[in-house]
Amino acid sequence: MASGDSFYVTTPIFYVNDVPHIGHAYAEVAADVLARWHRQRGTDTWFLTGTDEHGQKIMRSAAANGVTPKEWADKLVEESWKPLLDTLNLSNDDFIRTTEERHEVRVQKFLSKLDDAGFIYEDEFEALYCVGCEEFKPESEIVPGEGANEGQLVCAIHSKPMELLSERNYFFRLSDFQQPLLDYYEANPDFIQPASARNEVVSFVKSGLHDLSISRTSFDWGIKVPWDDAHVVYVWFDALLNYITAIGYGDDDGEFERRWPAQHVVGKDILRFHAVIWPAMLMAAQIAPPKRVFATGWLLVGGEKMSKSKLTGIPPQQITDEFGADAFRYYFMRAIHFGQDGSFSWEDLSARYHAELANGFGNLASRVLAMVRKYFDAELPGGIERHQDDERILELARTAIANSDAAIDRFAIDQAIAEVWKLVDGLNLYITEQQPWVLAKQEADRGRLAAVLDTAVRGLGALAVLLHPVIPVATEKLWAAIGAEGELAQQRIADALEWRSTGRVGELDALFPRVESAETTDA
Ligand code: ME8
Repeated sequence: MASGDSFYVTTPIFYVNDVPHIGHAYAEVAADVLARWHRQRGTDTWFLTGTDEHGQKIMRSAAANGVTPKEWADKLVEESWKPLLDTLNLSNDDFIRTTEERHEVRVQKFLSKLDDAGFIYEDEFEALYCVGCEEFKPESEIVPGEGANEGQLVCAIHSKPMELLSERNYFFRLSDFQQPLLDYYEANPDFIQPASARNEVVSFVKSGLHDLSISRTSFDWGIKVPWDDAHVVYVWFDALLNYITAIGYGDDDGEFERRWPAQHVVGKDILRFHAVIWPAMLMAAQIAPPKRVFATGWLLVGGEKMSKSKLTGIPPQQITDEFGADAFRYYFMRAIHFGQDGSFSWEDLSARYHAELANGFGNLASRVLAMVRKYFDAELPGGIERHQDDERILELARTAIANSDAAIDRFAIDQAIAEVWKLVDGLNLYITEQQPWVLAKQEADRGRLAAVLDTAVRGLGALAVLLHPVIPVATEKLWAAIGAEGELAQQRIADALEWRSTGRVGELDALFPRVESAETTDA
């Protein structure tokens, strides 16, 4: 998909029943890298994240902690979820909480619109519910329990007993949208990505859709159904709407039209909500479906999906405290093929940190700048003449720019970084081959020495621009040290090689100092 006039990217909004772990952080960082990259393309960009605060899951966590659901949500948002934004260096433009008035009134407005259009009806309902998923589960996702749950039916994802619910509910006529959805998938082959996710959704929809229960009466922690306040809106129906309520759905200031449709980054566990229910809701309200729903894989720890309930959750801060936010961002974006499951281990993180960030990138930058200071007193002469070898480096940089930019169009973040890294490796090889320290020995080679170091510094500037969306802190330091003009975040991806120099380089401390990690040495 080519870059359009605007780019609106979202993360899932996270349940505040508990604190964040690195699985949540992964989705946040991915959306952040995409947003930063698009801003550096010059695209009108908006990045939304937030928290999902209604439903039984939150109600029960609050009760277990002896506070009201709102008190619980406020505490978790202020103490854990908002601080995560700083921990990870996120550049979100907005943060929505589903308990905010702006959200609640627009959810009611949307629901009334669907009701007026005849897409809502009332009926008796009985089904098995999983509070962990906040979902009535289809038979195929209910399995016999093991261990303490032997003899009971449990949710295949949460391994917790299902609860039988029997109520009068309002329903959304989801089944009306089977054919319109299939038509939409066909007309928009890139709507659901990756391809494996798309195939799964298409066959699910082909197998038939049931109408969706969208209200509850057995508890009251939720948004009231506007025409019947004995009911609260089903938490998923409420949550999905955040993507439009946050940008002013129903207002006439043009903001909504400017941003919508969005591109959603979601975990594969919640793909169906986003690729089936959500576009159907929008179609019913005569709003365009999202541009793309991209399903990420799961982070696995010791072969299991990381989760709080299974005690495999690692707080992001445990990693950033030791390695820094840049390393966290780089590692997860580089090491995991975006869209597939990936295993986390401290050993792998530490190995990549030292080999790729510290040695590959950081050392390259410090060595080159140290040579400019040593051999040219920090100021490279102008009017240099480049050799074929130098031109090859510039060509490599141009290729890295084009290929990484194309990879980002496909949301192939890991591939985009791999493309940029070809320039890191190419520059390292170039320095090894050109041996500037040997050129420095002969006065006759002075021109050649200047050309090599100038070419290397030019390449470093391109790296700063291209890697800024991924490692914003280290690239800022590099940007200052190479003596570049202007703000780094304002530099365009396409012009990464054409940055303007003041002509003077500065000092550069190690961008990625060695880390003796307690986790890796104890392991
Ligand atoms: O589902 N690996 O919220 P949630 C990778 N509130 N990603 C993971 C992960 C793991 N081990 N664990 C969680 C909800 N995630 C709803 C969403 S949206 C309108 C409502 C990520 O707090 C993944 O992106 O359970 C998943 O979809 C998201 O966290 C949901 O977290």
